[in-house]
Amino acid sequence: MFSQPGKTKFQVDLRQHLRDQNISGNLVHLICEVAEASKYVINAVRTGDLGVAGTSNLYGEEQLALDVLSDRIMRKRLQHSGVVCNIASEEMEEIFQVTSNPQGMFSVAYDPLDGSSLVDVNLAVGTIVGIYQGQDLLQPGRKMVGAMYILYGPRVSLVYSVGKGVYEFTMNQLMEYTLTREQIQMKPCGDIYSPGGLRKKYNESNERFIRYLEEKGSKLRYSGGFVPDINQILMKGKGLFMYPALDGSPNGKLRLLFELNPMAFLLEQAGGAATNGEIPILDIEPEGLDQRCPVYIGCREDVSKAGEFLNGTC
Ligand code: FDP
Repeated sequence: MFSQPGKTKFQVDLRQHLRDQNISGNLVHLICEVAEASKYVINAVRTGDLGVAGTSNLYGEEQLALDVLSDRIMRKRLQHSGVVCNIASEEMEEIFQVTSNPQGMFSVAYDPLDGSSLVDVNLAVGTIVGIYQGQDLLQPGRKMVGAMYILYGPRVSLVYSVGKGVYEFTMNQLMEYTLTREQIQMKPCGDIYSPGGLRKKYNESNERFIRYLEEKGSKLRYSGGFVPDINQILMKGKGLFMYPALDGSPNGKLRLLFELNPMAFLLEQAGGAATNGEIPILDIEPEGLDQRCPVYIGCREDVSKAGEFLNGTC
């Protein structure tokens, strides 16, 4: 429903749009708090220190000052939102408990600055967020009540779903998010592919799948940032992103809770698919915060074709 008198549909601001979605006031508030936090993150990305922080995250990766700052911005905002009980971040070792009373509250898993190795070369990066009702963060992604990402590119855009389709908002000159696309839909198959990881470490099935994509005329489109790469596929409505198991890294690179679940939720909501090559990403039972898994995400038919190459039926 659209209810902002005197405004066209595409001048609608995020809060009003969310109020019209028939979701709880607490969820509206939470999404708006993330949107507010993103304004400080983009400011940090545009003007902040590009150096290292001198610390490492739970994966042993060196943290940038910007990783640490973005994490603090997000955490503080969520902590003081009044609607969040547990917080997990790719940059924190443990779950941060805000309150032990989960009544009417949400838990949030986020990656504050995904693609931070691209910051020093001034390419697009993003924030990824998954939202769960109550206090349990170690649940299959299908239990999420909402997912979103913010893309810090030449423009800043926010893409979200609360299970009622996928919407894109873009930041205007007043730093407000206004609606730019609604009910985003993926085509059944596409002609863009984004292959993560070192190709010489692919196994034979993944190598054959890549050759199949190339032979069918797919174009390589890979920025090295998960958020812009997924955003391209979602906004064009076509394509496939993969980060497969690699020789020496059987679980690939990307993280189930902080990266894959939110993106899988959004892509499924848009009529696409996301699997680990066997089962939907959203059906995986997480065993730990730091779980990684291989991923094939994008158009339904392309994702299912990947599965056929992996299980040997193709
Ligand atoms: P980064 O290491 O720069 O933070 O998961 C993180 C990520 O970037 C994703 O954004 C990106 O898709 C992937 O890693 C890129 O990895 P490769 O360089 O191995 O392809």
